[in-house]
Amino acid sequence: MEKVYERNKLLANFNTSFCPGCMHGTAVKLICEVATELGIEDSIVGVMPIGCSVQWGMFVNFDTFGVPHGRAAATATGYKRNRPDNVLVVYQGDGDCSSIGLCETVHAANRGENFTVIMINNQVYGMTGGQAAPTTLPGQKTTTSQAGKNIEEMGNPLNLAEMIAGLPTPKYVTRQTLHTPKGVLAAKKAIKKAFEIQIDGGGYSFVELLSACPTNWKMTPGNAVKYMNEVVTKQYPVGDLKG
Ligand SMILES: Cc1ncc(C[n+]2csc(CCOP(=O)(O)OP(=O)(O)O)c2C)c(N)n1
Ligand code: SF4
Repeated sequence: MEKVYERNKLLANFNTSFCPGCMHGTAVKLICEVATELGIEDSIVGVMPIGCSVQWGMFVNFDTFGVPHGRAAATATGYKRNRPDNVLVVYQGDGDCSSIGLCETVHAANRGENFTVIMINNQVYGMTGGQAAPTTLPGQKTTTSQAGKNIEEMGNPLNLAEMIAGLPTPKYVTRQTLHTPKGVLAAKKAIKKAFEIQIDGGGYSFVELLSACPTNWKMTPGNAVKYMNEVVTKQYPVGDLKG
């Protein structure tokens, strides 16, 4: 029988521990598939941040290293400058990347460091129980905005990809989504483009991926997809912003 699909060899041969309906697993699979297609299985290295995102390092068969909360871009800078031949993937949640790590994120982008940041935007702090993040939507109920996020008190949602695209140095900035098959294909294309830029020494690339956290949104996976379609993508439009 003709084999039409097989599990990517860079993916660990066991199930992930992400919750049902979580889209972190899809993102990890895409990174592995792109690495195989680009033939960088031996040179890809990942940064494991703090958050549910940290788990990605456990599910891939290539080297990853852990960093303190928010310090991913700073640590990645040191690593990549010393190991320029590695393709470095800085995988971060929106809390890690756009709150505690905002300073590091912006300065690494502004310096044009030659690595790729993949930010999973699920609009909450997933691992710690669903507190509001800078990305939380107006009116969104979280454990720290139980009546719904009041933007006068807590600020507007931070559209980080647009902010980074406004800097002169980044080569490629895009926002894609993981909640539809079409979105997943586009996300894969975006990851591939980002890695190609890095391999060519082209500089900084930022790929924001919209994702769901059904557990903390207190929704079924199906309703989370519907919510992404009807609400999340309105605040966070999908598409290339630069490059
Ligand atoms: C210095 C520091 N502050 C706070 C924490 C607690 N903490 C652990 S994970 C996390 C939030 C992670 O959320 P996010 O980056 O959005 O990732 P997700 O879990 O949604 O993937 C926080 C605040 C910590 N570990 N270290
Ligand atoms: S808590 Fe949310 S982000 Fe974390 S694994 Fe579960 S669904 Fe995913």
